[in-house]
Order: sequence, then structure tokens, then C-alpha cells
Amino acid sequence: MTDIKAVLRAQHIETPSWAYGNSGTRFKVFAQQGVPRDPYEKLADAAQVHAHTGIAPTVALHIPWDKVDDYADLARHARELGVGIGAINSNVFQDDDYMLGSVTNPDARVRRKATDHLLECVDIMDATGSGTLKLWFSDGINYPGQDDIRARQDRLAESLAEVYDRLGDGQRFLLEYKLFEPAFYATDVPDWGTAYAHCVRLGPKAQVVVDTGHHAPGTNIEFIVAFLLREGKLGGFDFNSRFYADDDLMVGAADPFQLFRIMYEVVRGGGLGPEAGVAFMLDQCHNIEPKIPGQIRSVMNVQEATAKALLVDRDALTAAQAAGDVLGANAVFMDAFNTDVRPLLAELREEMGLAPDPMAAYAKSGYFEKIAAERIGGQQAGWGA
Ligand code: RM4
Ligand code: MN
Repeated sequence: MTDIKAVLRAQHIETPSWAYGNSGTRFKVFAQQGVPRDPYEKLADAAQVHAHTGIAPTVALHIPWDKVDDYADLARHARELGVGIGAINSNVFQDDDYMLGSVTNPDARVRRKATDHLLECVDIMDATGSGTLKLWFSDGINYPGQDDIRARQDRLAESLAEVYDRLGDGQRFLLEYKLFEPAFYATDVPDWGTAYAHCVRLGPKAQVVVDTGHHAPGTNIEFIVAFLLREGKLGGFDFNSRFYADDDLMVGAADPFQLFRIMYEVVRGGGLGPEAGVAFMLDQCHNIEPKIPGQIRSVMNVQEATAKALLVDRDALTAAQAAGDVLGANAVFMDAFNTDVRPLLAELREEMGLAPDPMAAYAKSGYFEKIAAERIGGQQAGWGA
């Protein structure tokens, strides 16, 4: 028990700056009260999540949504709030130039512009002390014959190599894949295999990031996790959950059992501790629920799944597996999943000097009332609300 608590205490989940701003579907962005008007206020909200959970000490930035004049100053502001800057997320999907793709665009001028943006993101890593660049490309084609699939792979490889060469010591990039959307026929990085192949060719500073919402329904995500971890190529997660496509709902909300299975493979593969270098990030939008509590709940969901994964009796499991005891092995696994870990986590929080119930503590803190009153006017940068 003590061991498990020590591991949980050291867990580190990163929240995304864009979760704190207004967001929506392509049908409607619903504005909420008190949303941040600039990146500084997003960091203040993220600091609340850390203050109440104790395990969310970094915040991912999205450029240009979080563009500021002085990134070192933003990083200083974060430190003063008790958090740090995490991954820098590039954005080459919201400019008219990118209609036919960014780094895979048939037009060399657009490719140059996109790659320059990625290089600018590495400059921002230098200024903020961030060690991780996250690359997601919306690139792809909608119609058969629209562009040459193979040439687009060549262009992608060329751009990735340029960015890779620009990375300094202690810096890496994570390549994200997504099955479809916004491209509907052929996406240029559609799956983990494509991302993995590009990363292997580039070297150790290139790893794959698994966004849990970016797969076809029914995909065995934990298998992908086990495989990548075994190969030293699992750079991190973008956690969220989905019922249909890339729904970006709260992680653990749609399928807590899947989250448990994923976290079990992380634990099994030695990927949980900081030395493993796996980034546990959230990539979510809170369209109809309040945002800060949405993040708190999500962090708690990952924590609960992790605690259950740590509770799997590995000796008993190995013995049952070796004996070919199918039902016995499955029972060991399910016993851990069916354990109520909430009392254990409440206890852990109290030992960490936190309130046992982060949701209640946040609600009582008065923070929401304060930001709702203070944050009047201004404009927020994000999904376009
Ligand atoms: C993309 C992708 C990226 C995230 C953006 C907001 O679908 O998941 O990771 O940065 O959304
Ligand atoms: Mn993502």
C-alpha cells in the first residue's frame, strides 16, 4: 500500500491551456462565464487544478492561441503560480494557406511557412524551458487522386527532419496520429504505424503520442501502448474520451475500463515514473460543463485508473498466466479494476496536505465567483469563440 501511494504521489498529469477557454462543436461555441482572456489567465486556472489535485504541475501551450510577446515572462508567471510550462503544441491547421495541407502541401511556399511555424515553436521551447514539442497535422486529402499519397509522405519526412535537426539537448518532439478529420479520404499521419516509422527513421528525439480519441471504434489502444513502450517510442498521451469519433470528452468518462487497461500497460511497461519520459497530457474541451472542475475531474479519473492499475497483483497474474489459467488470470485483472480506490486517494490527498475531495474543495474556494466577476470584457484566444 505504501509503495502504491508513493508512486501515485509522484504522478504528473499535464493539463492543456485550451481546455480553459471557450470551445464547442462546429455547430456552436457556447460562451461561459469567467473564461480566461489571455494565456496568463489560463495558467492561473490551471494552477487551481494543481492546487486541488496536487498532481497537475504543468500546462501545455498551443501556439498561436497562447502567443505572447515575452515567453520567458509567461514561464515566470507560471512558476509564481506554482506550475510550469509543459509541451508546446504547434498549430498548422487554422490558416487559409493550409486548405490543401501544411507540411505536405503541394505548394513549396506553404510547406516553408508551416515548417517555419514548427521551428518557431522550438524557439518558444527554448524561451520557456519546455522539453516537448507536440506535432499534429490535419494534413490529408478528401478525394482519391487529389494529390499523390507517396509524395506527401516525402514532404512530411523532409519537414520533420528539419525540425528534428533544430531540437536542442533535452528536447524532443512527439508525433501525433489521427485516423480521419478534417481530411476524410486519406490522412497523412493516420495511425501509430505511420507515426512510428517516421520517428524510428529520425532517431531518439522523435516519439509517438497516443491521443486516445484518434482511433477507429474498437481499436485496442492498450496494445499500441504496450508495443510503443517496449520499443522506447511512447512519448506520451493526449487523454480524452470518445463515444463516436474525436469527441474530446473527459478522459475516463466514456470507458473507464479502457483507461484502466491502458494504465495497466503503462505500469507493466515501466512507463509511469518520470524517468520513463512518458508525458501524461489531457487534450480535451469542456463545451457544456464548467472547465476547471472538468479538468479536476479528468485528472482524478486518470489517477483512479492508475491506482487500479497499480493494484493488479502482478505475482498472482504471472502465476496464473504461466499456468494457463485463463479465468484465474482474468479474475486477478478484474479484481483490481473492481476495487474502489476512492478512499485510498482521499487518504493520499490528506497526506499531501490537500482536501480529500478536490471537486468539493474547488467549489468551496470561491475561485469561480471571483473570475466570473473579474473577467469581464477582453477577448479569448482559442477555438474561435
Ligand atoms: C487536435 C489534436 C491536437 C490538439 C488540437 C487542439 O485534434 O488532438 O493534439 O492540439 O486538436
Ligand atoms: Mn491531441
